[in-house]
Amino acid sequence: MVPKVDTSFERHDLTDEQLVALLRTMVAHRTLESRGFQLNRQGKIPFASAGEGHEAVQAGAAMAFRRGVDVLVPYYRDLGLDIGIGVTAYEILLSLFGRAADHSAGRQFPHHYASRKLGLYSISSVIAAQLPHAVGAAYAMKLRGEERAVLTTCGDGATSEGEWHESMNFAAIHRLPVVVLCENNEWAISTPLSKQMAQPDIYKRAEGYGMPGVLVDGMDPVACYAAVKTALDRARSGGGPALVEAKCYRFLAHTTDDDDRTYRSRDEVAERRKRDPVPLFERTLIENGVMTADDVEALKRSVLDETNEATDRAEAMPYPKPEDLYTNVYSANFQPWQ
Ligand SMILES: Cc1ncc(C[n+]2csc(CCOP(=O)(O)OP(=O)(O)O)c2C)c(N)n1
Ligand SMILES: [Mg+2]
Repeated sequence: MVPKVDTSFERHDLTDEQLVALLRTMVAHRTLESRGFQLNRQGKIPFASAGEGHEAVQAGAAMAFRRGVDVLVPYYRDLGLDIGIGVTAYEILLSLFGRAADHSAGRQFPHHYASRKLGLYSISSVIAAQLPHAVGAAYAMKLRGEERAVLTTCGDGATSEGEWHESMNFAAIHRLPVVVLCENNEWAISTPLSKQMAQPDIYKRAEGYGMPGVLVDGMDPVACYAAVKTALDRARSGGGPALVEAKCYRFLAHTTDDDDRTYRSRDEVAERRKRDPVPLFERTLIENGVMTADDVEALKRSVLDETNEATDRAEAMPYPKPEDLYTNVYSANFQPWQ
């Protein structure tokens, strides 16, 4: 029995086409992540991460990002953001399979994308290490007088790191064009929010640094779009940095290597599932006349077909050659083993 939830919505300035595109990004995110779990359990790939519950915030933020202008400095759980700004299913599967045709020639950790063309910085697994990079990029934009902004993201746990505080402080002092989007999913692997901070509202910290802090429902993609767009527009036009906190939830284990049954109850997860953003947004679009139920089914089918095709194509590609191990790692002619 599906619980009754509120599906009324404010569309802001989004057209029907853009609303459908938001749903497509969310469905693609979920489909590709579940493909990662399937491939891992089949023994075909070593690792995949899990962003179920983060689809709305990431699809919304990706729509606010200006392609070809802004820079995205994401963290490892941002597959939906990467898809939303243009990373393809095939590129994602090449990364998961660790094939030679992957951006990093199969050397990076899975789900760690980079694309100069898309303005996507290389992802670091080191928690909060992306913040100083994002702030540095924003500083360069400001020095050059460019009308661009940096969108960077992090989890709730990342806000306990020194690099996070130093970056927030530096961004505020220099009024840098950077938006810090915190995807608060209430857990940092097995550490609950209550053991991470004594007051649970991350957006309130912004005031202490001297920048605006905004709270948004991370299960509502349109609200997330609007909040991130307002902050990015403001940053691009010289208004300085902002912190946006999107409250969401991580429905699955931290990664394929984690078993969340050891640290949180099934009741808690089931309770949060009642506001699963994917079926919720599907129903919102149907009940508000943007799509029919058949349209939604056709969209899901087409995403699945694309994912299946990309899976087969990536799996058929060769692994990197052993003799290429040091290519693009050391400068030419340097042979570390000699
Ligand atoms: C500096 C550092 N410390 C610890 C880790 C191990 N680690 C990986 S993910 C993670 C939890 C981060 O939680 P959060 O920032 O809330 O992001 P989430 O994974 O929940 O999206 C930790 C502690 C790490 N990668 N880097
Ligand atoms: Mg977290």
